[in-house]
Amino acid sequence: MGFATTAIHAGNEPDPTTGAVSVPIYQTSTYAQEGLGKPRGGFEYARTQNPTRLAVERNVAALEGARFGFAFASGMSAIDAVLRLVKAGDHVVVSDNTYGGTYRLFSRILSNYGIEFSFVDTSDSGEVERALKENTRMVYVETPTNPVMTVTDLTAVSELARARGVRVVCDNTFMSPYLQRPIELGADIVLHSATKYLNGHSDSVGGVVVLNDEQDAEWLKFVQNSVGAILSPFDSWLTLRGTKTLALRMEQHDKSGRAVAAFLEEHPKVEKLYYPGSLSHKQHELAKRQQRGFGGMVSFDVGSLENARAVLEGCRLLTLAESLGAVESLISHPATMTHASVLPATRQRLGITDGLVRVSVGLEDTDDIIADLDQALGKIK
Ligand code: P1T
Repeated sequence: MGFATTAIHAGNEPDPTTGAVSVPIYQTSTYAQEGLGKPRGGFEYARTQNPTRLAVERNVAALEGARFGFAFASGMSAIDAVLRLVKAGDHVVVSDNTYGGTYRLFSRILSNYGIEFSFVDTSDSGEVERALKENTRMVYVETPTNPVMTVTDLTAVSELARARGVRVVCDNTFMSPYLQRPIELGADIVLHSATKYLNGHSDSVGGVVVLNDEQDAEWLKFVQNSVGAILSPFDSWLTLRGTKTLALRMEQHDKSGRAVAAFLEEHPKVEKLYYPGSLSHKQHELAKRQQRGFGGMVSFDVGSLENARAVLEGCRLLTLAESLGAVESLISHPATMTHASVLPATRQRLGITDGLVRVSVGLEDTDDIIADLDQALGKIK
C-alpha cells in the first residue's frame, strides 16, 4: 500500500462497537472487568492501554515501516523514554546540534544519573566512529538538525553502529515519515515530536517512538506504563487526524519550502542560507539521496541581532513563535528561543548566531509567505 493509503487506514479500523469510521476518543480512566483477573479485550487501566492511543501508535509505526509504536505526552517525554534503554555507566554519542531541549535533557538531567554523552558532528561519520567506546550503547542522531539543517548519513552511521551492536536512534521530526524513513536506512529507533508535522495543526503536544526490536519494544512499553507520560486520548485523536493528511501537507510544505529557500538565497540581506534543498548546502547530494524531499524548515542568517529582530518583528503573516511543522508559517529566533539552553560558545560554533532566523514554512499560498518575508527583510536598516 502507498503512503497516503497507510496514513488514512493503518490503525484506523472502524470501531468494533458502533462501526464509527473515525476512531472514537476513549475518554476513560479505567475499564470494567468481567471477573477477577478477566479484563475485556485486554484493557485494564488507561495509563497502560487506551484504544485511541493504540490506534495512533499503530498508525505512526506503519508510516515509519516499524512493528511497534508508543505515544507519549510530548516529544521530550518520548526522548526521555528512549534514553531509558541505557543505564548508568553507558555512553551515548549524540549529534552536536539537536533541538535545545534534547541537549538540555541530556546534559543537565540524564548526565546526573551516570549516563555519559559525547556531542559530535554526526554528519561526519569519521567523528562518530572515533567517538564510539567500549561502553557506547546508543548513537542519537537528529537529521536534518534543528536549526542549522545539518544532514547525517543514516546508512553510514547505522553500519558503523551495527558492527558494534550499538542502537541508532533518529529524531525524524523535521522530515516526517513522508520525507524520510530512517528504519529503511538502517536506524533502529525513530522518534518524533508529534507536536510538529505528524499533528500538523498547532493544537496538540505529543511524541511517538517506533521500532522493530521486540526486546527494546517490551522495555519501552514497560517504561511507558511505569513512568506514565502517555499521550491523552484527545491528543491521540488529534494526531491521528493529523496523519491522515500528512502526505498532502508534506508535499506542499516541501514545495513552498523550496520556493522560500530560493527566494532567501537570492536576497541581498541574507548572508547565509541553511536548507538542504539548496545546491549550496554542503550535504545537498546526501539529502537528495536519503530524503524524498527537503521539507518546510528553512534557516537563514541576517548578520546581527538587530537585523534578526527587524525581520522577526516585521513579519505580519508569519507568526513569531516557537514550534514548527504546522499549517501556519512560524518564524523564530533559535539563539534566544529554542536553543537558549545551549552554551553561547557552542551556539557560535554550530552557526546558531544572534542573526540566525528560522522559518517553518506553512501551508498558506507560497506567494503570500514570500511577500511577507520580503517586506520584513525590507525593514533591515
Ligand atoms: O516540544 P516537544 O513535543 O516536547 O518536542 C521536542 C522536540 C524534539 N525534537 C525536535 C527535533 C524538536 O524540534 C522538538 C521541539 N522543537 C521545538 C519546540 C522547536 O520550536 O524547535
